[in-house]
Amino acid sequence: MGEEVALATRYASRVSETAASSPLIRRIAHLDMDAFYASCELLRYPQLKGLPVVIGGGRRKEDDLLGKLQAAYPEGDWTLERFVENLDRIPVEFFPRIEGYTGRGVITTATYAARQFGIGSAMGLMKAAKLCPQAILLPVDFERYRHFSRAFKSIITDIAPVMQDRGVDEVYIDFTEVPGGQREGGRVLARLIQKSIFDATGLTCSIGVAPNKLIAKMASEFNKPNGISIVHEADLQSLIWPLACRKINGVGPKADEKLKGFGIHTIGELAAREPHWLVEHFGKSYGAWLHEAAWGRDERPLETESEPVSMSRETTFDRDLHAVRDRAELSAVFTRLCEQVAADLQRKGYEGRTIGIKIRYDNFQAVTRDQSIDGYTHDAQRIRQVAGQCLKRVDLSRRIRLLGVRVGTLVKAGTAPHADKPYIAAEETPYEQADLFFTDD
Ligand code: TTP
Ligand code: MG
Ligand code: MG
Repeated sequence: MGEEVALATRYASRVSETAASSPLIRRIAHLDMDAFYASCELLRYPQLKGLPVVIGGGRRKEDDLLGKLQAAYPEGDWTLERFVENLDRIPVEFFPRIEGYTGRGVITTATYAARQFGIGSAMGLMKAAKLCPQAILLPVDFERYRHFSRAFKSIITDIAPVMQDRGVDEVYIDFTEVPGGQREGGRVLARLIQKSIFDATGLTCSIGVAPNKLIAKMASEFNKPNGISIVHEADLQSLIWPLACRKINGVGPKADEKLKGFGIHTIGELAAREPHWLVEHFGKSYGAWLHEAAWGRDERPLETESEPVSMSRETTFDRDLHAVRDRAELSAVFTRLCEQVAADLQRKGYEGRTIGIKIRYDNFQAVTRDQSIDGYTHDAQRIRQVAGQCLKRVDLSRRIRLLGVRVGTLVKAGTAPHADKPYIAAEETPYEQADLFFTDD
């Protein structure tokens, strides 16, 4: 009948507990890609290596470059395909310069060569043009950066599975139980990860390995670019205390100003203050946290995002269907959706306890209903039966344009608590679940 079927799997943050139960010394790495957007651009324009390049504003300038090439080499057959295949051969002088830039564009990042002129992230392009007029200006291409972001992260999880995503170009990695993760304080594993990412993508990164996330985050900056820094608990005084308070992830510009007002500039100076004094001036929770941070204490676990909370299938009909008049058709689709969700669950090895439906009426209004069952299931018939109960709780006198089936509150198949054991509620967030159901399309 030509309808489209969409599948969705929802993931939840999951706290990693590997380190808590381990007798090994906790080793946490923070990895951050070097000049990330700019490095992604240099992969396709290697002729710009070593030059000041800034990334910011505007749409792709490829057409401008194409025009220049056509004008310079009129005999060349400059189709777009041929152009894209030869990006690395575009003469450097063809690239747009920042000189004379007017407008309100901002720099996302700059190559290290450009940084030598004092250019950096979040700086206005006009200011950068004054500092280094010969810098090459390339527009942003988020899709490209997201591609490389996914690529480097998947290389990491192949080597060290416990990883916390921290944005487009950085992650935390739990080294504690990974082979090589303890050798030379983590340097051996850090080297392996650096090399694997470089071999696969051509991109470099910097890694800090430390007893926790807080210090690892600071350490990854110590030897940028393409560096590794190892910090042990005993290095707190020599490596961390001389740093500016602002280097603590969690001390923003406002707090930093206030600290400076009290004559506290470095982390060491912060560590020297009495906790009760910090609490008095910065509040109970932030003050106490400042003290802990200055002493390099941070027990936060890594939050990985590998556990699905729900799986769903939904379909939009070619024409709006009516529950009574199109009963046979609707029923067949409903059964199939249940079978598909069950197959998804079985393939990925999950069982669920909350079964729900979603309906969107011809006026685009959507409703959802769900019901929790005793025990967990990935059985199509059981899902069909419970979802059918949910269907009875919605208005079926109106035309329907979309039908969806969802199974939530998932656990790994075979790990579900049995009826004879005391039941421990899985983490449930009713608001989020209701909300998720509406954001599927
Ligand atoms: P960062 O990791 O802060 O910077 P970077 O990777 O460019 O350079 P470094 O070697 O110092 O790590 O940010 C990652 C990307 O995020 C960066 O390439 C561009 C983008 N970004 C912005 O768009 N605006 C900003 O203000 C910052 C700081 C980054
Ligand atoms: Mg970076
Ligand atoms: Mg970063």
